[in-house]
Amino acid sequence: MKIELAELRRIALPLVTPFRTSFGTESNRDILLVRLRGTDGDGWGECVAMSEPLYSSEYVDGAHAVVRDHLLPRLMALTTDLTAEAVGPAFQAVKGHPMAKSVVEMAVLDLELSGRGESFGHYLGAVRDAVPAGVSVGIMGSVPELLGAVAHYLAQGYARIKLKIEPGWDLDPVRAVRERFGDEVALQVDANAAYTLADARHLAQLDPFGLLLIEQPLPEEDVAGHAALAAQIRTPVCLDESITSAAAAFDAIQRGACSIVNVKAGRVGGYLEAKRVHDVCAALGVPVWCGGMLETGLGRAANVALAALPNFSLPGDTSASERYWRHDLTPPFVLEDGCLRVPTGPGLGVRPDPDRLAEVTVSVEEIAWSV
Ligand code: SMG
Ligand code: MG
Repeated sequence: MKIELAELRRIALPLVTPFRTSFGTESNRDILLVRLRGTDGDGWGECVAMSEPLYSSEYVDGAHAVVRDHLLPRLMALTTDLTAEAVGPAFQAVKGHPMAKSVVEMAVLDLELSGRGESFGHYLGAVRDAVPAGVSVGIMGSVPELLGAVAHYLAQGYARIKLKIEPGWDLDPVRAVRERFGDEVALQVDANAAYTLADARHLAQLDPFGLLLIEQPLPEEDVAGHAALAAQIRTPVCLDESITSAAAAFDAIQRGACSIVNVKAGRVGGYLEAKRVHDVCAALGVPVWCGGMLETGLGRAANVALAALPNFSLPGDTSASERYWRHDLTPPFVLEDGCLRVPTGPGLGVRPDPDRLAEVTVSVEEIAWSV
């Protein structure tokens, strides 16, 4: 596999509706795409870093600089064959920056797999051809507004609802959704680290609502706090931000900090590490599900392939394209009986539409591949 050029492309995509979480509101995604132009094809990667370092310490301008100045040069310096397997070790000396590492690995993997006609799903070990889709519902201005949004998603056939919560927007919205839509709805909540252990008794008031899980109630670093909280509430604790690697997953599970894990490739440095998180959790009997970072069809294709692995036993934040975008970059992912189909074509199995890509492109930086 010979690479001629790396392209760092920034695109601007407006969300169909602003998405509010406990840490902020996303209305327009500023996304870094990495395209590796090889002698006989392209590899695409999508970076999940947001504009500001609010979900985690990474942000898109920072990731862009890290990819350009610290990661691509390490790949160019490799004397062995450039494969996705070689990417992690090549980046090992660079501390942190998993989202920057992940986008590069994704592009290499897409290029490698496209070259031999293998799909992401086949490579990762997918055992399903479609995956159940959940939807993450942001914090809203009022409970009636929230109920309208949930009604809309349930009518579309989503397999589970996740409500974003924060202090002041937790018990009432959950109670209202249960009262209106019943106990059968698969329902979970995500706090994005908005609480402290002092809120344990308050969070225990969610117990009667039969939630699937509460995601990341406490700060990223507070594994001990999550273990203490898990002992005080009946709702299963799921970790997102805290799970930065397969080793972190092992540690958190052994310490009793979580009984379910959210897997995001960008958060753990790539799809290969994401698979290792899946494997560690499977070995410990802990179910996982696939998180989302408001991806375009490129990132979604990879996520849906990952979500088809055997231990992904809960619906993911892998919603249909129209939940995010009026026009996706790729042919849209659509809900079919509450599921998204796993792409089967070579590599990601999807390509950006050239016209759409041109429309949304803000800047392109080309880096010649010097070996
Ligand atoms: O892609 O549907 C999606 C978003 C899912 O809630 C979601 N993601 O903490 O899990 C999470 C958040 C992080 C991104 S919020 C901008
Ligand atoms: Mg989360």
